[in-house]
Amino acid sequence: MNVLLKTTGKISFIFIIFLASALSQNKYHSYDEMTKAINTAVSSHKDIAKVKSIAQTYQKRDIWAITLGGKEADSTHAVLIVGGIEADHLIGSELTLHFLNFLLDNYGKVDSITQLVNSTTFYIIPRVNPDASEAFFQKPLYARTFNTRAIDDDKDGKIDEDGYEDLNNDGLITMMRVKDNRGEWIPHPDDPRIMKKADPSKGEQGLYKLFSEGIDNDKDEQWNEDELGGVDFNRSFPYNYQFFSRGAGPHQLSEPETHAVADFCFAHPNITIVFTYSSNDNLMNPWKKEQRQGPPMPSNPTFRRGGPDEDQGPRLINSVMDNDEEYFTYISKEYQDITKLKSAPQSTKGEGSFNEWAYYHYGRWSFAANPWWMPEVETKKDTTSADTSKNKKLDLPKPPGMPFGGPGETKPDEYGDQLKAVKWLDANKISDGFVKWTKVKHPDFPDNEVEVGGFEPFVTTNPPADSIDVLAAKQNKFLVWLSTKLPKISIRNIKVEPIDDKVFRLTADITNTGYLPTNSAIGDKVRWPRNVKLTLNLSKDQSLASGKAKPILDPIKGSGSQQELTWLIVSKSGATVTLTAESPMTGKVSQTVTLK
Ligand SMILES: [Ca+2]
Ligand SMILES: [Ca+2]
Ligand SMILES: [Ca+2]
Ligand SMILES: [Ca+2]
Repeated sequence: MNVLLKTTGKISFIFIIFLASALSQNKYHSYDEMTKAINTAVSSHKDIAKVKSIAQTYQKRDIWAITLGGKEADSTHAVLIVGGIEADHLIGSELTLHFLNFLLDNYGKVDSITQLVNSTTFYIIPRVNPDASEAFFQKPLYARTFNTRAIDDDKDGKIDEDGYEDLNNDGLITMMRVKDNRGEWIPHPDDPRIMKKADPSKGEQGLYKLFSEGIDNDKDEQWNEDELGGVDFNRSFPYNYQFFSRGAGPHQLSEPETHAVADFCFAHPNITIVFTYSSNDNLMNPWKKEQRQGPPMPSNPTFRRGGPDEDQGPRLINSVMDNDEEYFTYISKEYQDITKLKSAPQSTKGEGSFNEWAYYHYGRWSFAANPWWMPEVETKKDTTSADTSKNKKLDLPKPPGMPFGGPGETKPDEYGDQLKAVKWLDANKISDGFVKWTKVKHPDFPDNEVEVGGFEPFVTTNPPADSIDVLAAKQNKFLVWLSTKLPKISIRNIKVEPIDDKVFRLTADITNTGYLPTNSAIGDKVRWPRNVKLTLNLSKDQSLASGKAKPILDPIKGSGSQQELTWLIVSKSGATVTLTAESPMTGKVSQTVTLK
């Protein structure tokens, strides 16, 4: 059976102290189980939660979106939490469910959570690619990332013609090695379970060809090059989209599921933070400002949207904006303090990824967390948390039968992570995390020795089920902290000065008492997120001698920063005016002022 569905009974004793949900939810949910779990949770908290389907997959599964909030849900500022955008990252999907249950269980019981839910809307989309995630619960097991759209991956005129086969009948799709002195691969000298590319400069001579497990069904001398599907949703969003690349689909947002997620975002302008569970992490590896690329902005300032004072650099924005960088740095530091995670794998730049789109195009604060990676075995201490030395991303070798990349590309000289992974499996006595190389008969290689073996699917990216509660407690704690950092405005220091008996000077500060600015620098630039709009409501017999009645304010930094505004109002003495400040991301505040 799938090793991840079992519990090892070793891991759950240390961290279950903080704010854990009442019941353990240590399991991976299939689509049907997840649907049931969501409906059960929501139907027992109808006052604050509702669920709807935002799209259906090709295989008629629903993409569920849960709204959670107090009486003013949808009109307060919001956090969007997304799981399963990478279909084989089941752990992320599970953690969104944990957070949902955590908020529901504590609402009305823990004051800080009740207040948070009453003042902030949470949108949760637990599993964006259920058709592909379902592979986790099916046989033969393989780490599927594509949805079910029929695509000719190798452009040979045939669609989905060469998928995997379970040659050793163990219910798993792993790797196969074929003894062949023209092959480039050898067993690693440090651990012969791991295959490495022979390095001729070290006198190493290739002994094997290496493929993913299966048969060349269409006899084109490529193995498993055109599996079922499809589109990888974390390659399908418009920012840094790679046309014609494997998994990217026919065009950006070509799939009902991804299109629905983008539509959901634009239909909810109150979304201020987008939080994604993804290997495309930027909380352990915070985004850094980089040199911009591309042609410069036009030299004639009249062609520039923002006029001459907008930044003058090259047009392409390929890294975090200057004024946003410090917030990513600070929040990632807090994430590491709260979760106690260390030594994460390096994160690569996305290519059509959801979380980068959420920042660069949608213009929101976008944070992505990879909650688990295989730790390095150093001592006999706690093995549930991250290791203590710097890892590289754990990549499996690129099987030569998969010419376009596919599960596990790696640089040929980097095998340290795989060596660590087998050590970790050994230390935790997870004997079936790695399939021992065993001989099989293979119709494509009747004269060669062929063996099947390698890491079990999912085992390097998803933790054993009995560590989910522990991981959830850490992530929930951070998510609550993060959700209290949204911008929040108030009107302060209102002053009325009579100039004469008919003219009054009104002065007021619009103050941001939250942590995050009222808009990010990227948000101000892409202009989807709205800045704070101020409205000075006058009656018919009042007029403005100076100042705007409906100014749009530039972003106001947080932690009590303010913007002062002044008006000269022609009015009867003793009459009133009303001042309103609002944006979907900050909420709405009003003050009525008497002029005298
Ligand atoms: Ca083919
Ligand atoms: Ca094909
Ligand atoms: Ca197998
Ligand atoms: Ca083939």
